Amino acid sequence: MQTSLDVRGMTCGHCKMSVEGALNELEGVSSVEVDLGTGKVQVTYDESKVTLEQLQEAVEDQGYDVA
Ligand code: 9UX
Repeated sequence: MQTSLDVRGMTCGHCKMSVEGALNELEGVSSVEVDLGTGKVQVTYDESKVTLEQLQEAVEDQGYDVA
């Protein structure tokens, strides 16, 4: 399963690392790609191990809004 999250408020490389790190820590996430220019975060995950809601929460816990 692949999804694209629309994340608000990421502007620098540390933001990118925080979001990537938080998502990669979740079991079932196999790939994360953050585009700082657009705020789009492409996540590939196993939906039997992790839900879309958990992905969104992980990003929000880092302090960013998910549209
Ligand atoms: Mo960089 Mo991101 O100083 O919230 S960590 S903008």
